[in-house]
Amino acid sequence: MTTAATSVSYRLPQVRSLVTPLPGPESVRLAERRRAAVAAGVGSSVPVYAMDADGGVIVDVDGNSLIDLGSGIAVTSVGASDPRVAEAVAAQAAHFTHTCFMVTPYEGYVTVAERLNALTPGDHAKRTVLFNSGAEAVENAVKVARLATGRDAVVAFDHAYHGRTNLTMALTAKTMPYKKDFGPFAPEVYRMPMSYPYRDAAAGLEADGAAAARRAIDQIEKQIGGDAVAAVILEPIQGEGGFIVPAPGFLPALAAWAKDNGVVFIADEVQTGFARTGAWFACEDEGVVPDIVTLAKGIAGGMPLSAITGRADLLDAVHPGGLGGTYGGNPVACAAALAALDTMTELDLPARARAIGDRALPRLRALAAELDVIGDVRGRGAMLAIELVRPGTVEPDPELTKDIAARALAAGVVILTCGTYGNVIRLLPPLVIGDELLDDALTVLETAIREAAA
Ligand code: PLZ
Repeated sequence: MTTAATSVSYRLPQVRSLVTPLPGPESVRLAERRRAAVAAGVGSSVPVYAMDADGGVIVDVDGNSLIDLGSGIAVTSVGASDPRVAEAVAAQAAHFTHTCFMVTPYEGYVTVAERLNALTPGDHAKRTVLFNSGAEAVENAVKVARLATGRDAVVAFDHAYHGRTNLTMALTAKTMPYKKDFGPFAPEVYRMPMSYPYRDAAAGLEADGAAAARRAIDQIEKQIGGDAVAAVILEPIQGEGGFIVPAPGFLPALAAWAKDNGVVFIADEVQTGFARTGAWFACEDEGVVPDIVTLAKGIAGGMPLSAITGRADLLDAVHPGGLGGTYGGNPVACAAALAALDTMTELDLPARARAIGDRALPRLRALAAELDVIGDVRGRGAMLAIELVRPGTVEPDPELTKDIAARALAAGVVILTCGTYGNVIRLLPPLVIGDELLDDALTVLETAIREAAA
């Protein structure tokens, strides 16, 4: 079978191979230096230090080759050292690393904007602004929505994650570790119930998308009033909150309500965007056309770049000089983005993401049928999740979840967890991972779950 990934030539052997227990001695030494130098508030999911990474593997400083099912949190979709990206970065850096687009502009920024305007959902006139991080994109989407509407209120949802800056902490739902003791938070942020089919059904609520949207819209209208809302911001599939896929109909109903009420509908596609869910953007699955999309992570093959792309009338409403930042749309990051977009297109990574889902989901579902600790299996494309519960209940089991991730790591597979209740295993492999490596990682995961559950 020819898959997109078979046409990838890898620099590093695509194998899982452990030469030391994890963490190995070099990682332990680095961890000691880190403790004395890096603030304790910065966490790391795994205690091994990276030396090299390519395709579906991360090689650590002790020479262990680990399978990467995290992509650095959905970033390295084209791999962590895509040759096209590496070459574009080097070539741009050899000319200029920075001039500041607000001082001496350059073509790469404009080309990225053109590409994003063409690629994002909807064929209306669009404009793009580039920034550095997902949080910065979200901040700026809200700035634009408030200015363009002359309104203050912003609606976010239960389980939402939008970042760690002050406004985006306010938009983010979960207190620990993101918000606790970091307040006071930005005002005029209102939180509404999300569509969470697994837990809605368990709570005896109508779980379909229309009913869930009605619950949210009723609350918006009672608590704020449609005419006071500047923006509704929503992840089409929630990321950090637990890979929650809203019931079909939820997104379109909210987008339609926003349109009827002059509210800017912001799709936060920072985690779902750029082929991850099997379409270029997750909103496309239900034909939803957001007014503004926030983009980051997968956009630039690992280089820090983010964007807002949206309706020209909204973005052009802002006075000249109202949007920007020293590094926004850095030329090296723009060169990386153009190269990453070429790789995504040439390898047809949306199709590859669907193939990954088709390969993994049946195995995860079969395991769920066998084990009563698996409450739910969900996701789309290469954004997949397993929600773990105490047997026979819907009570979250974060300890089991941690245990599974630790067992998988010990066997050489990097697996991330997420979720409001910390009880979700999430799979975010690089989209260029080969089938054999993916199969091996899934076998490791299955074993880890079986052993942890026993
Ligand atoms: N919006 C939907 O997923 C980042 C955060 C990890 P930044 N998610 C990973 C952590 O613990 O900090 C994210 C996201 C969505 C916004 C963001 C924020 O993107 O690039 O991390 O600022």
